[in-house]
Formats: sequence, C-alpha cells, structure tokens
Amino acid sequence: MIVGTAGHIDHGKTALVKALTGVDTDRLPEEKRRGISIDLGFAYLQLPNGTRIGFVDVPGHERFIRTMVAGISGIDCVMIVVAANEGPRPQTLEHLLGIQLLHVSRGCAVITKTDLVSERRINDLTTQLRELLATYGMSTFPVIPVSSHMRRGLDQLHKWLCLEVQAYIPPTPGRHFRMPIDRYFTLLGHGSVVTGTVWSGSVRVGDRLTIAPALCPVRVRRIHANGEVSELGRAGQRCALNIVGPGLASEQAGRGNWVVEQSLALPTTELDARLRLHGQSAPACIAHWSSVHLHVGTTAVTTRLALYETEKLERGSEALARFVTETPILALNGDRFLIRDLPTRRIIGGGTILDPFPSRKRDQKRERAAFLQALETEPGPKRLSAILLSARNGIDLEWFRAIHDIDRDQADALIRETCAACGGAGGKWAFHSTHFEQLSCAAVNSVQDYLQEHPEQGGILPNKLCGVLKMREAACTTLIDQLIATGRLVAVTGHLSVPAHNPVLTRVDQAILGYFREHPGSAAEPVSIASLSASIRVSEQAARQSAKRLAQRKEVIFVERDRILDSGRVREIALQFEREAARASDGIVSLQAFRTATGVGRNGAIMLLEYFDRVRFTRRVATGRHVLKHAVAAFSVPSSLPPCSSAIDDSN
Ligand SMILES: Nc1nc2c(ncn2[C@@H]2O[C@H](COP(=O)(O)OP(=O)(O)OP(=O)(O)O)[C@@H](O)[C@H]2O)c(=O)[nH]1
Ligand SMILES: [Mg+2]
Repeated sequence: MIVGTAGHIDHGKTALVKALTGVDTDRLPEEKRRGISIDLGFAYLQLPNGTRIGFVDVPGHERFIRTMVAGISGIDCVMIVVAANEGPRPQTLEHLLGIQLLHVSRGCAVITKTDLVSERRINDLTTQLRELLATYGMSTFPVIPVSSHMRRGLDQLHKWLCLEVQAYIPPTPGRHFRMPIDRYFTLLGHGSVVTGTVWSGSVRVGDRLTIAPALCPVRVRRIHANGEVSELGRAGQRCALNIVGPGLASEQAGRGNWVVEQSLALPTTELDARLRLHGQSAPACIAHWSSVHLHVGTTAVTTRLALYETEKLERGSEALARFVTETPILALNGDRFLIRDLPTRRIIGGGTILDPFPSRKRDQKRERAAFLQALETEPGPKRLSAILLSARNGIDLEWFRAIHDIDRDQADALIRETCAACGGAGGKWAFHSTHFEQLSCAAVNSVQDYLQEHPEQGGILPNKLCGVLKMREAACTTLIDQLIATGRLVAVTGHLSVPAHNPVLTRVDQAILGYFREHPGSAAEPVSIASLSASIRVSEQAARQSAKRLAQRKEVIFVERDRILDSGRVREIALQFEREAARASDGIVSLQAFRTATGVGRNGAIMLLEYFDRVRFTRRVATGRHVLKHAVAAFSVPSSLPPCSSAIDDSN
C-alpha cells in the first residue's frame, strides 16, 4: 500500500513521515537550506506482519503543485496534514481538491504540532476538519492528532495504518505493465534507474519494456520493489527499475514519462474525457478551445480544451471535452486526470479519460457525445452493448482492446457474452445486430443501384462501396465478407455484385467478342488494343475500357499490358501446351515445339509463354518450359456468359 502526504507548506508532513519511518525524505541540499520540501520524498515502514507501507511525501509550497500532483497520482491512501497552530490553509484546500478529483478514497487527517496548542484548540480543530472533510466527500476519514516532535499520537496513527493495510485490496493483476515515472537518476556502475508506483501488471528482471512517449526500448536489469531487491515488481508497489537501453536520457525517462509494456506504448495527442469544473476554485467559466494544464499520472502538459455540447463550461458544472495536447501523452480509458488554470496555476477541475484514441474522422458532435456517454457505462458486457448501440458503423475491436488494455481473448469473451446484440463480429470489427442488418440492406441496395446505373459492369469495387456507405474500410470489409459468406453479395474478380446479376454487353463489348469469333485463326495471336480498335472502328479508349470490363468477367485476358486474347482461346492453347508436355519424355516443351503444336507466330508465342510463366501455369527452364499446374485449374472460363443478342446496351 502506498500512502501519500498532503497539506499546506510547513505543516509538518516531512516531519511526520520521519517520525513514522525514521527517514528524512528532504534529501536535497536546497531543501535542507530552505527548510522546505521541493521534490517528492520516499520512505518505507515495515509492519510487524511483514508488509511494507510505501510513503510518498509531497511538497506543500504552492509553486510545487505540479510535483505534488505527480506525487499523489499513484497513491492508495492519504494523510492530510494540518498544523494545529494554523489550521487549514489554501494549500490544504487545494490538496484536498486534488485528492478528491483523483478519487483517492482512503485516508485520514493528521493534526500535527499538537505540542504547540491547547487541548481545546485540538478539539475545535478536529470538529472543523470533520466538516471540511465532509465537503470533499471524505467524511469517513478519521482525524488523528499527533506531535511528531513529542512523538504523541503516533501509536494511534500506526494502528490506523495497520487497519488500512488489512483492508487494502491490491489492484488485480492481469493487465499489462505500466508505471508513470516520478524519478530518473543514474547510479555509478549500474546506469539508469526509473522509479514510480506501478499502475498495472507486473515486471520481472530481464523483461523488455518501452519508455514512452519517446518509444525507447529498454531491458530491466534489476528491480527494487517497495525498497527491497526483488525479481518481480507488481501493481500497487513502488518500484525502482534499473534499465538499459540505447540513448536513454532524462528527457525521455524523467518524471512525466512512462515505462510500459510495448502494447501500451501508444502516445496520443487527442483524448476525449468527462470533465468537471470545481465549484469554488475554477474561474466563472471556461470557453471552448481554452488552454489549460492537464495532469495524467506524473505527466503534465499544456492542452487545448474543445467542448462537445456547449460553447463554455461554467464553474461547478461538467461536460464532455476533447483535449488536444501540445506534446504526446499516454492514457487509457478510466484514468483520472486534473486540470490546472494557466495564469493562476491552481487546480480547477478534473475527471476521467474516456477515449484516448478518438478517430480522426470528425463525427457529428451529438453522435460523438452519445458514443462517449456509452463509454461511461459500467465496464464489461453492458458497456460493450452500449457502445455497439451508439456506433452505427460498428467499432474497431483493436481500438476497444487498446483503450481498455485487454487482450484478444478477453475481448473475444466479452464479444461472446454480448453476442445477442452483436452482429458480424468478424475479427477486426463488431456491430450491433440492428445496425448490422441496416448496413447489410444498405450495402445490397447500393450494389443494386450501381448495377442499375452501370448495367454493363460486372460489379462495384469494394472501396467504392465503402465510400457510398460512408464506412471505414476495415468496417466495410467485415460487412462485405459477411454478406458474401451469407450469399447476399457475390465477388466476381474483385468486384461486388448481387447473385442474379448478368452484366449487359455494350456494343463495343459485342464488337470485341465478335472480333475473336470472326477471326479464329488470327485470333490466336494476342491483339493490341490499337489494332483492335481500328478493326472494330471505335476509339482506343472505348476499346480499352471495354477490354477491361471483359477481362473482369474473364472473357478476355490481358496477355500483355495492352494486348488481349479471347480467354477461351488462351485456355485451348494452354491445353495444347499441356498435351505437348505430356508427350515429351522430359515434360519440357520448347518454343519451337509450342509453335508447331499451336500454329501461333513467333512473337505471339513468346508473349503467351511469358504470360503462362507469370501466372505460374508454366516454369521456364534452359531448354523450354514445363507445366506447374493443370490448364483447367489455371484458366477457368466465365461462369455466366450473358446472352449475346438479347442484352445489348447502346451506351457505348
Ligand atoms: N513543534 C513542532 N514542530 C513541528 C512538528 N512537526 C514539524 N514541525 C516543524 O515544522 C516545520 C516544518 O516541518 P516539515 O515537516 O518540514 O513541514 P512540511 O509540511 O514537510 O513542509 P513542506 O514540505 O515544505 O510543505 C519544521 O521546522 C519542523 O521541525 C511538531 O509536531 N511539533
Ligand atoms: Mg516537507
């Protein structure tokens, strides 16, 4: 369990930690000289039952609020320190607010310096503090009077700590390792050390981790967990990790950075969140696109604040907001954050991160707000159902796993549990069944509309359909795959069609097919588009477009970039090649033998054979070519030849 201090400057936080642990956490010469804490201090207390409590001592000076927030970002429990002779002061209140906004739900108030005041003053202050705690939602926190100097009241505080440790439930393991770094230093002979409180997962000596957002790979050489050498560090412990990695420096690994498992190293500059402005400390209102300081973990960055539902957010109210940060940060769904005012540097509000990886696509604000509200539902199947319901075009499962830090198996289990409401959960994307049916109908209708407008086409290209449906490609691919699997759409040479569709032949299509029918002999030679267009008296462009359509339907084949041949003829030639190869003792057919067997001219024969090599029907060897697969398998004929005379379209 990690216990943090909080409270106004000089109220006796460091002295209290020293009285409990024997450790003076004010290590810096400047701290000694000025008699104040400047940086975070760390100490441990071994309880009789063997458990260790980690203490994080924070500075009380208002100028060090940024350090203070970093210090309390990973604590389980807090001691709010108030000097008996002064009572609550401005930083007492600001720290109380920080604690409340970060949802630190366990703690006590400690009245220090009781040796300086009367018994009556202690009683009055106790009553005053109880009232104050209640206003911050901390009415369960006891008030414990002590004198660190006289060592009075420390037994009671010690007893309370033991009870808190007994009640403490360590965070559940299972998620990936992540630790916000609160200190970086180098040790002579050992190299870099980063320290922090582990937010999730565990780490072992030898593990490979990433320093983020700089994305530096590192290896863990040694671990100190709660101040002791260990093979393992886990969620809820304070850890010091001795790490090695190329080019590591304090800019990448100092306070404010993270050390995480690679899968969590996902820096972001846009985050959607639920934000509440405090009723007293915040300015009267904050306008859309204001700049504020954002604190997540030990990170503090300047960020713009975009409001979803309103133009300005008033003191004491809450809203959905998007942070657009100046530099990349790390965060996950559910992380608590604080914001501070830029001019006054005071904590003015806080909340919960909802979506750290919002899509770049600008949704309608109202739609997006509904989606974010779904992300606020209780985690688990209920939340997945709510998200699916609010996302018309389905959700990216990779995104879902990333924002919740869950692995594929956990996500799959959730999908199965939510399956009643889940259609087409095809690997990468999931949809609500209602939306899925609507999208399916829209997709089939769009394909039909397209074919009605372009009766000569074999189908619509999948990316064109994505555009028509205004869907992201991965989502649309899942939808299309499902529609093909269930027979509602068919895929013909990369185009999507409906099962009953017979493409209409245009006049040019007819002319090209007619050309091959009327020139069976010379049609053994692949014909160039230029000479074909001259023969059938159409423009080259019209001939090329038509040839491409016919190639899609496998009626002709582009043997070379601009030369085509009737696919039936190509197949026949391939069968002839196969027969020749079967006849040859070594299975090899030379160019000459091929020409003799087929009667194709030299240039045409070379073109055809090179085409056969490209489509892996044949393989070239020194003396000729041998067959790699059966001609029947290599060259299929068009499945549905349209009736030639009845369906002529005059458009071309
Ligand atoms: N008489 C008396 N003085 C105390 C007691 N506890 C702390 N002090 C004195 O109060 C002064 C401030 O104590 P610190 O522990 O440094 O206060 P702090 O809250 O850590 O101060 P910052 O970290 O700078 O915010 C020091 O001179 C301490 O000796 C106490 O119980 N009784
Ligand atoms: Mg101090």
